[in-house]
Amino acid sequence: MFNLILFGPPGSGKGTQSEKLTAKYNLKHLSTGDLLRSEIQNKTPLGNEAKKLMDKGHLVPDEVVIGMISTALDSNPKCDGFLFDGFPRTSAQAEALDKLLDLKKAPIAAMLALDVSEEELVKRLLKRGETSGRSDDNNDMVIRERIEQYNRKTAPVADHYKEAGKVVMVKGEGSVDEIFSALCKEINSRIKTKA
Ligand code: B4P
Repeated sequence: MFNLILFGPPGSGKGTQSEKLTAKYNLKHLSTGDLLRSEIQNKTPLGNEAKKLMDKGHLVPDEVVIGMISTALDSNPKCDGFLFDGFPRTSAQAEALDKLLDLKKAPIAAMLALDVSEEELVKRLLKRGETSGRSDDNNDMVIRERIEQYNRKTAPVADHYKEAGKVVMVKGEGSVDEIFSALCKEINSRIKTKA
């Protein structure tokens, strides 16, 4: 099993690149943002609570997203590996993920971290907000709050993986295909090392 984390601030291209990476490497895509939006769309109690936080640009409580990821791991026992997108976003989530993957004897192979300037992030998210219908994308203040939450709570998660030499920084500005090629190069070198 080959497990990867795609890391980066809101709007850095995680969702965009995940689609291409999961198709190429036959990985199961686990996006906590997508899982939460599906709960919101289905108007579940969890979704209704999550929406209040997401609309303000805040993170959803750790126990909620950890529970969702745990269920998703158990539901896919036979896949070749997982691509985690938007998870872990806090140190508590990273520790919980380690424990869940320890049980499967399938640790994280690498954390691929997309590096994008704040100016570009805001531009991309406001542009997506024009068409996506996502209420967290069409308000400059909410976007700035999401970036602030990322800097304060999520960016330090990289240190958790840095100690194990698993963090790889990739330039997240340029065309989608250029960034995809850079990510594939890093993944291929790790698959070779493993083989
Ligand atoms: P997410 O769904 O993870 O979404 P995101 O951070 O906004 O960015 P995403 O990765 O999807 O966007 P992308 O960069 O691909 O989170 C949403 C919310 O859910 C969070 O704020 C939080 O409230 C909650 N949540 C999720 N996970 C959680 C967790 N683990 N714990 C607690 N709360 C959690 O794309 C952005 C735009 O850029 C797109 O329009 C795309 O087309 C464009 N783009 C991509 N690549 C580009 C490029 N190279 N050039 C130009 N534009 C590009």
